[in-house]
Amino acid sequence: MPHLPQEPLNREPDIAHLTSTFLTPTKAAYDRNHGLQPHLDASTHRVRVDGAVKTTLELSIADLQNDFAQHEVVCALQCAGNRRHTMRTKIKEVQGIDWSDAAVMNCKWRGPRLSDILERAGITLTAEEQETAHVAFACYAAPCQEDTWYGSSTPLSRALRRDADIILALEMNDEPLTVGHGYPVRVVTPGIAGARAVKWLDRITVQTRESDNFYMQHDYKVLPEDAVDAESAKPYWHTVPPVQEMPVNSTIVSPAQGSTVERDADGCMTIEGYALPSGDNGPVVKVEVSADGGESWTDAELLHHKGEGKWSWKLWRAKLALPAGSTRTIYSRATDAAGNTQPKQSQWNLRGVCYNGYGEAADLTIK
Ligand SMILES: Nc1nc2c(c(=O)[nH]1)N[C@H]1C(S)=C(S)[C@@H](COP(=O)(O)O)O[C@H]1N2
Ligand SMILES: [Mo]
Repeated sequence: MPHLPQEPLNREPDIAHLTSTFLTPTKAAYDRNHGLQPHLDASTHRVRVDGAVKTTLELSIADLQNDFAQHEVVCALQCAGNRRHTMRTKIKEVQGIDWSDAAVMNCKWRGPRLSDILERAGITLTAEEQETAHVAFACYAAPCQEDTWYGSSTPLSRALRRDADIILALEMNDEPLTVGHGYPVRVVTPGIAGARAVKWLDRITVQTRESDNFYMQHDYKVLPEDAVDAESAKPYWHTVPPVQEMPVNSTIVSPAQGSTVERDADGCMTIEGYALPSGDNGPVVKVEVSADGGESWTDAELLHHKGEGKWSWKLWRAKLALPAGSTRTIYSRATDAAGNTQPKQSQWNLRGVCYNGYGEAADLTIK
């Protein structure tokens, strides 16, 4: 008998391994679970579509596969807590799993579009109501640490947009989903925080308000800086919106922080990393690196890969000519198609989410 985990599985791959391929192999993808993973039977599983709809639907996996056009999307899917370690070490301690820079995956997903399913069900809300309505996603199959179920929601206006590419994924990297990543069906929300990408999906509800699940209302929010503990955070949970779109970002994978780098014969060193666009403002159009604290910047080469698109990450490589020395720091900075660019540091917040300050490799010895 395999050992069954008693604790939720939360795991981040080695970053150099993660960025060695454009498409993240399923085995190399990070795992984030707020509870134990349910093992569901695909032959009996149903996704119920209800709420403010003309027709309530009970869709089997076969229905999702056969009754709707299948759509493929390659996108970055990241935990909103990705790079939390940088926030807590560079600015101030935060609460949450100590994610480094690898709580992100760039995979190929396939399944029906959410917009097609909502169209089949038919929305009953008025145009005005639709402006502020949400589509809630839920998994009631397994309890979580902070709630009896897992749920999230995303604005209906976005869910109805075909070009938002939100899908109910049945496949990840050309294979049925694995149990860990949501078998038999999960939501994939390109450009939106991973927390909204509900795994083991069993219910979709069109409603006039946000999901009231704990992870939507009391977690994954960028609280203001004066929320410094549970008590001072209390008044803000009701006023600060849940994280949806993720900010533009980049990180340096190589050289690793604190490492010793041998320059090439021409006196240059190579710097590599990944970059992510903000929300639906992809792709990343520029990555720059700086070895003088951000005074001057050198363009990195953006690498091209089959399957890339506005939602995917960009792997990049730069060459810098540098004198030998120690305690050197290199920064990276990405800009996306809408011109959003990374700040030197981003706002500290209690839960350590959405950190997108410059990518940084500090304490380098250059030989
Ligand atoms: N049902 C369910 N869905 C979930 C979660 C969860 O705990 N339960 N975690 C969410 C969070 S916070 C993230 S970041 C992503 C992680 O997806 P992964 O485990 O496939 O990496 O799934 C999301 N969907
Ligand atoms: Mo997450």
